[in-house]
Amino acid sequence: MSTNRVAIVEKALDDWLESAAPAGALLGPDEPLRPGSGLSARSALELFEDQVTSRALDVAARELKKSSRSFYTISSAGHENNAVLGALLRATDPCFLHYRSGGLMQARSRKLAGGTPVFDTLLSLVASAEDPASGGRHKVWGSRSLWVPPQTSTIASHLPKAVGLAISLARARRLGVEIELPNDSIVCCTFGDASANHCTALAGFNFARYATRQGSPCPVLFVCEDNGIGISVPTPRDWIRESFGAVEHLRYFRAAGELDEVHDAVREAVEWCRTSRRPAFLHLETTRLWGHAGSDVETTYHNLKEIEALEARDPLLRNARRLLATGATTPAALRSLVRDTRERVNAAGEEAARRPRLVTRESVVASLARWDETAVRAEARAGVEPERRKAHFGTLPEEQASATKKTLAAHVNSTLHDEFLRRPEVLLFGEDSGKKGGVYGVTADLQKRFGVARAFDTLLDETSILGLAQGAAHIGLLPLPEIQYLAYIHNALDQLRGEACSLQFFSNGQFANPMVVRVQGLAYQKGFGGHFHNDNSFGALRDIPGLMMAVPSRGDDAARMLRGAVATAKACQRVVLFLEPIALYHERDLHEDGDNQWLFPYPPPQADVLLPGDVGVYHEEARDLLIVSYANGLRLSLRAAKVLAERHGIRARVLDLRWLSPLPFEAVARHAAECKGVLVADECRASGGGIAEAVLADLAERGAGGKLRSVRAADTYVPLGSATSVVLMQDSEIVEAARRMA
Ligand SMILES: Cc1ncc(C[n+]2csc(CCOP(=O)(O)OP(=O)(O)O)c2C)c(N)n1
Ligand SMILES: [Mg+2]
Repeated sequence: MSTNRVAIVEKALDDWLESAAPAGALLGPDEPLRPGSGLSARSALELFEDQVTSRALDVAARELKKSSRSFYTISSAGHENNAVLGALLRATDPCFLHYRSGGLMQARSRKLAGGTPVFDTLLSLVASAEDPASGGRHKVWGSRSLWVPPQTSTIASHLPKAVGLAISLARARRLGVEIELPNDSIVCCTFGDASANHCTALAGFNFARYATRQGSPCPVLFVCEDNGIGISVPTPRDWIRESFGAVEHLRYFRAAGELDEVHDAVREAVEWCRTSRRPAFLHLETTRLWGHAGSDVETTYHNLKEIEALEARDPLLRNARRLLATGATTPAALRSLVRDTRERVNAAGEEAARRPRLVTRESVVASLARWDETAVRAEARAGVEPERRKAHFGTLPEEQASATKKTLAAHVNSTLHDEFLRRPEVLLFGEDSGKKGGVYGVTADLQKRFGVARAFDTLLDETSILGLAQGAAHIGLLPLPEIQYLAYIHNALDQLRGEACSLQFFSNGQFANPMVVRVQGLAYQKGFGGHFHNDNSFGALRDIPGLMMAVPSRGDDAARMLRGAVATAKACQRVVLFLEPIALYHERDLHEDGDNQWLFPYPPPQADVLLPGDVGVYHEEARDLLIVSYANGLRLSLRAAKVLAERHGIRARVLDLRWLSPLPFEAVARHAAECKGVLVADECRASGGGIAEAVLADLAERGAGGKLRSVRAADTYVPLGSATSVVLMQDSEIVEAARRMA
């Protein structure tokens, strides 16, 4: 069997056009392809040109790959009827696209004059630094001016954020936050038939339906490009229609058949979604040509007859037939259109392959983690008029009689109120975060004081919560999503790792989803046990490129760090994770019951913020030992330092890292240089967080710090009841380790 199916499919179209007879009569450019259809001859021809262009790009990708000049061969071939969506959506309807939506991109590009969609696609295929979508970092469909945020290869991961954006359109308007999209925009996301089974896709559908059921406008158009297969695994016949054909709060449309029929069905779906402001599921029939990608040997799972049957369904062939049969154009005109398009694309491919690539490490990472400390500090000083604070708080939190006796939970709560006051674009949401004010009362009264549009409960799904945050952030809101427990962020980790934190990287900084994800976590909760409420492992978060991570240990720090986190999200458009140690929320004491030494005054909003590198230092005069710690471990280290000084004559300086990503290596090294040894008190599961490893490795490489040791929690899940104390790091262990070092 000939394996060059590309040439065979190309030839089939050429041969057919060569022998095709013209229609008896030609249509005028504005006449519909069939009576009653909304597709004019002119528009049909434009669509066909976009489809041929998309196909020629697929061929060029494979040709350039042969000489190692392009790096991506997943085609849109067979899916080109998605161009109809490109024509019928507006350039201001955000689109989150499947990798086979090439026809859609070509047609959408007509919406803006002066675009160069062919060359742009080729620059992306050859990974040129001039690629306007990703700056040469990945082959993506993306365009800032066309509102197409680039998507990752993780199938279905873009659905929750598409829903999040759709829901946020009306919310932004309600809050008076200005956005660049018109009021009646809709959000489109495309995906494959196999992807429709993914839990992330199902989360997206469910989230849209749930929002609709609750009465929230959710104008999202889900488009399933159904080619009947996922790589080599066939989707059961009719599975998509059976699964989505009759689902409440998700209106089903099917687009199949001739180009004009597809057009009219797509138009109906788009208009229904736009006018009803409700979610629609558009089932677009496609076929897949040439296997999953260039590297896929289709013959391992399809025989020749099956491959030929797929090729016989080539939409280009079918649309060409339709255009000629209806008299929309002539065979000669189509022949030259096909020939000219191929020549144009091939020439552009040769040129693109000569354009520069990314050649330095700095240029690759440039868009990953924007950091401008001056801008962040300036942003943090954005004041709120004292009268507004007075009106809101009555007595200001820093002036209340109990001002010096506030817990970490109270500080976070006051800080949230202050951030809501000074930033109208701030939203807070999560499971139980609204009316109840959170499981631990940290978000109390935000809903009551600022309204349900700004502080609200979500459905019980972390993927949807983070999807909502991303969608809201795409249009200029500043979300503070809450994850109820650290253990449960792992359910939705891809939304942070694969999606939110990668957006600036893959869009060359053109799109961003700034947010502060508040996560309640870590161990040591008294009387409330078990692993899932005391998870002390966050290595999966520290692993995320570009994610900033803060962990406060005391209330006043928490206020200044949370402000720093919000200002960072705002000024640098970053994703910041704010991990709140639950066991310290209501802790009042440091050394003895009733000493109230873990209560601190509320720093007013004009106080300096704490950013990465701003470490906390206790007993700075001490030089026998440096104990490096964070969160619960900081409090335990201070208790240990007291015992060491009083009973063992060892004077320990204690350093609070405060920010765990990036780690403050310089500050640690500075203090380590002044002490005889360094002990890292790391409450995280021994091999789970990497704090002790990272700090000690850095000191070892610098040859700094004298003796280096660590105390860590056991490498295990956290058990229930009194057994927790045998696995979690205790202050007695810190004392013991310090004594051994001395
Ligand atoms: C979450 C995830 N799992 C697995 C893959 C590997 N993968 C890439 S495409 C694909 C099949 C997708 O099929 P379908 O959704 O039908 O899209 P099609 O390629 O047919 O257009 C798989 C399994 C992936 N990209 N993402
Ligand atoms: Mg498929």
